[in-house]
Amino acid sequence: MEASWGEAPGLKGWFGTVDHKAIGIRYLITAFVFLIIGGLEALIMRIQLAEADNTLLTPEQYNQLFSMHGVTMIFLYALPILSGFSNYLWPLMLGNRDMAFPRLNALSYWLFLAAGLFLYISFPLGAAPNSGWFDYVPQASAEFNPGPNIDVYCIGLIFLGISTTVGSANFVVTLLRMRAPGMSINRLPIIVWGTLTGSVANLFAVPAVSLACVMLFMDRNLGTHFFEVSGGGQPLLWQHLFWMFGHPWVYAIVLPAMGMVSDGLPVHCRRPLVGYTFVAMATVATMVVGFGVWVHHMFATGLPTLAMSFFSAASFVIAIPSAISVFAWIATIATGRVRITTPFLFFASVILLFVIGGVSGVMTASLALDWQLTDTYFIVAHLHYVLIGINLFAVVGGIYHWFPKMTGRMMDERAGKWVFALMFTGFNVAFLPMHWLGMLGMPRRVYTYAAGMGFSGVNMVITVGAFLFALGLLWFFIEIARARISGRLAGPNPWDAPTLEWSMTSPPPIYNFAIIPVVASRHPLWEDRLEGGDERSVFAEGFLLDRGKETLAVTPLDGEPDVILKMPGDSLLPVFLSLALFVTFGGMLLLSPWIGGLGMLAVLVVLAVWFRPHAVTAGTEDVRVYG
Ligand code: HEM
Ligand SMILES: [Cu+2]
Repeated sequence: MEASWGEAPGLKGWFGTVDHKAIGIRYLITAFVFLIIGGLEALIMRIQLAEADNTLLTPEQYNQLFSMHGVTMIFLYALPILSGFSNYLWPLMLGNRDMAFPRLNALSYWLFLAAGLFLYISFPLGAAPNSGWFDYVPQASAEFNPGPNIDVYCIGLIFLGISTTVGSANFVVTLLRMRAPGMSINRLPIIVWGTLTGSVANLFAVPAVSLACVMLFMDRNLGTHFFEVSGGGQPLLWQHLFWMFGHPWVYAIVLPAMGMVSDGLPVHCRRPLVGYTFVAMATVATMVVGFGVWVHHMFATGLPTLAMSFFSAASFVIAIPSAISVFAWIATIATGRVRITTPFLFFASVILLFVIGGVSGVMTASLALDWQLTDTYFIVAHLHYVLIGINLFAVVGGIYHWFPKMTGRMMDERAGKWVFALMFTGFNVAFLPMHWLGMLGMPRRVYTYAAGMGFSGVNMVITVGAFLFALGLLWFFIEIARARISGRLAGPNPWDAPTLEWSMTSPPPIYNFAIIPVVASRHPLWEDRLEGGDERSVFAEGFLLDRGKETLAVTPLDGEPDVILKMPGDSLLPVFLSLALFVTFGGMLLLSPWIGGLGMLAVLVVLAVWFRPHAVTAGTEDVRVYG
């Protein structure tokens, strides 16, 4: 097993690995690096805004900072970090040896890295995107924004969209086929529901923004008029296309994080999640309704009021499925035997922050209130409560929870509580007062404000809070490093958790499961102590599959054993394809047919090698069952 699943030695193994665990950890590290970069950008902005009439930054520098901060956090941190968790955890939780398409998995990582670098190379040159993360025209059109900044944005998002698309397709197929026998859909961990829902949504949503970016690039460079009034175009079309993508995307970056809470929190309450079926269904329902609310980002654009009221209503309705999760979590805590661990504190704080962010969201679903609050700091407060509250706090809790599995070592619990206290206090000191600033009328995306407008003292408090929060995060990263080197050994299941990933050593062997388990319930490791059902999951006997790099595929709905898959080994093709695309898109940015053509040629060559006909292995082979 070790021989067929282990990585090739040296550079080829490092660049070529297709192991979902290695890829997952790379996703996590890279996304955290982007979080740090985006965080530093935020702190610079907060220094500028701490007092009135500050001159640290020019308006143009401020524009680039908040745009890159938003782009970084939304696109390069918030989704990739969750892809990291899901990549790492899915096969372990589902009871299989890898994702459905391991090379595609590596490709989605390398494309993400390449697109992130692409977006960032422009930053030191002073040509970073500067029209906000949603890049509205006409501000983003060539007429008002002639530099390369917006072209970087357009191409960068198209580039990243390829990564998201292949990653999402991989998750969907993995869920349908790569499970242990018996892992029927009513036994899936909620994080799997979250990532599955997000992935399906992304497959529908990402094309809208990629298309919009192609159209804007053409408007800017090839003389088309999709968004230009003078040529018969429609600036609002950008907003529609962007938010048809953008709103589902914000759910894609919170639903898997909510799934982490739904799976992690009950472990520390020592009981199963209350209302599993409702929570799973609510996850899906949120996304379905989430495709029908995009116009709530456009209430102030003068669309017909009757049309807008439908979107307003849908935005109110979406509070219902979100509230289901909240009630399920509260009930789980109330009826459980709680252990106050660091992951518990982070997961439980998600509930409170989610309620605050959710309520401010429902408030702006009302047309009348939104007209007052849109483009003020109220919105900045709202979006950070949702994004930091549901995504970042769940992620930090998730690291505390799953770090022992990933590394075999525990993070320090005592320091963890201080990290939590610092982050929680800092966060609320920084972002709660923004609600008041917004109601006082301070607009978002302004690089300064005059003394005497009544904004001064509050802004100083906010900046202090932001630094406290950043300090907490810094401490968290130090704790990771410390635990990695000298943390207490964890053993297979330090939290006494019920799901499959805790059934093996920490860190898991490269092939995950020596024998593919047969799953009989939703909580395979708690079967002896939960009432009802005398079925038992089986770990010691089952499919062995040790003739080369093999694993099992099951039928989509019931999880019955179906076929044996031969899995691909390490491959450098994903890295090469990402490089070739980098050159292609670089050529596009420089409007150079030569560089672009060269890149295209390289893409074709790599694809030809990737899809070259393989020797077909012998048709049937007898399945060996162990036990
Ligand atoms: C240390 C923590 C953070 C601080 C101090 C911070 C601060 C800020 C500031 C000052 C702005 C610009 C406000 C304006 O001028 O309109 C901003 C915007 C924004 N932030 Fe953060 N932020 C932090 C973390 C995050 C995280 C973790 C996310 C997402 C996961 C995020 C997402 C955004 C978005 C989407 C915008 C809007 C950008 C735009 O207007 O285009 N932030 N933040
Ligand atoms: Cu929305």
